[in-house]
Amino acid sequence: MTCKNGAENCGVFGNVNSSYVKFVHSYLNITCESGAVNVGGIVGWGAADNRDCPFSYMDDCSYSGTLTLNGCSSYFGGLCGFTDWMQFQNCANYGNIIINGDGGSHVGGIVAVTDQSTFPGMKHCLNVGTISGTASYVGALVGEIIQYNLAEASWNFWMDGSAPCADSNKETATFMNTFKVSADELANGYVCERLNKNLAENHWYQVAGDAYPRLYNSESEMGSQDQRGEVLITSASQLSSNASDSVEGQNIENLIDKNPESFWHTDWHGQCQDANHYLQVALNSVFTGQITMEMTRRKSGDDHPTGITVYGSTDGENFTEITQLTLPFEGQGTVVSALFNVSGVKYLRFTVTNCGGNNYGFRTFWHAAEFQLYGNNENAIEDIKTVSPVVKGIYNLNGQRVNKAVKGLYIIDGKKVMVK
Ligand SMILES: [Ca+2]
Repeated sequence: MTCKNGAENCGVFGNVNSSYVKFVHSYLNITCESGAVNVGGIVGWGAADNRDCPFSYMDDCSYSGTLTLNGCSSYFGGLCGFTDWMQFQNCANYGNIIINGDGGSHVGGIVAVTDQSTFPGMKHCLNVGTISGTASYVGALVGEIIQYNLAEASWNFWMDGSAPCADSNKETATFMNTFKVSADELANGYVCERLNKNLAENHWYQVAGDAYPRLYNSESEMGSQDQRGEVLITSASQLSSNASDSVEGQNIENLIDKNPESFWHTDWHGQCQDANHYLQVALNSVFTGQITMEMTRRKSGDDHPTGITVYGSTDGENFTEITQLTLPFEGQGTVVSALFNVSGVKYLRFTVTNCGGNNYGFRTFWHAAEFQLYGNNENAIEDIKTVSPVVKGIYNLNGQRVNKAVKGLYIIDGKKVMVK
């Protein structure tokens, strides 16, 4: 979705008033251009002015898309842009918010701003998505809380590094009952257990290997991350490199084992002559469409890729540049690249051109704990569109519908049938 100048109150729901928004999981990628106002991954503008229903509620909702702001000014949130009298409970932002240019006034992982009427509160919410770039009021949970007299707040968590703070009003930080947690605490179940604390039933779920809790109470309801697109790396045999380290690069399958502890490292023993260490992916089929790259960083201080040039090839021999990706480095965690378009490509090469870390700059070698690509293959969608719908009923060979097949050849429910 693209919101241009003049677009106001945009999301899955643009404008919500005295309403319940429940069980909505948005994977929308949203790009906002200058002049767009009040944009959220789920709700653009949430309020309540009906006396019989003095609050709006958002419960058990999540956002997993990418929200990109290009020179925007006001009110952008992972779940909700602007709100007045809306309460948030069991909500999660997993999506990344990228602020380009002059960053706008208010940006929040859950909600950008709670306006001058009373904010009725936030309970059991989580932000792990990264907000990168600058704006006047940036918060992992709320950009700015303006009034909060009635607010109820408990057990709200945000990942260290996902944003500069939980909410930009320092005086509300304690009141908001927010907790900054590490990637370790997210991965080891500590946060999941507390998100479920004092709830009548569990709303949050996590299995070993998950980097963070998810908003479902059983595995069958959990769905999959595949909704971000088709998982394009399904086997380690698709992965190769010019620079696997002789010691720590032997197990390239570590990149897709869903274990944040296991990693793959490019050559740091001086054996690779090529200064451009790449990871190559052989796609399962020729691909045309949009792709995003997701990388989970290893628990280590340095050599985390922040600049990657992507090359594509049809034959695995001749590569041409497709795009250059920039990834934030703000500690550990999972980072997602911007979407990029590829056309008729079978092989992709990810050449790391820059790294971030605590002590060193770019040293040619790099490492990652997990690496995955998600894609929306336009050809696959085309295939589905061209399948003819089955016409129910009984038709003769002239295409006329009949009540009953007597004798001869008929088309019954789309299949040719000989009736004897
Ligand atoms: Ca791994």
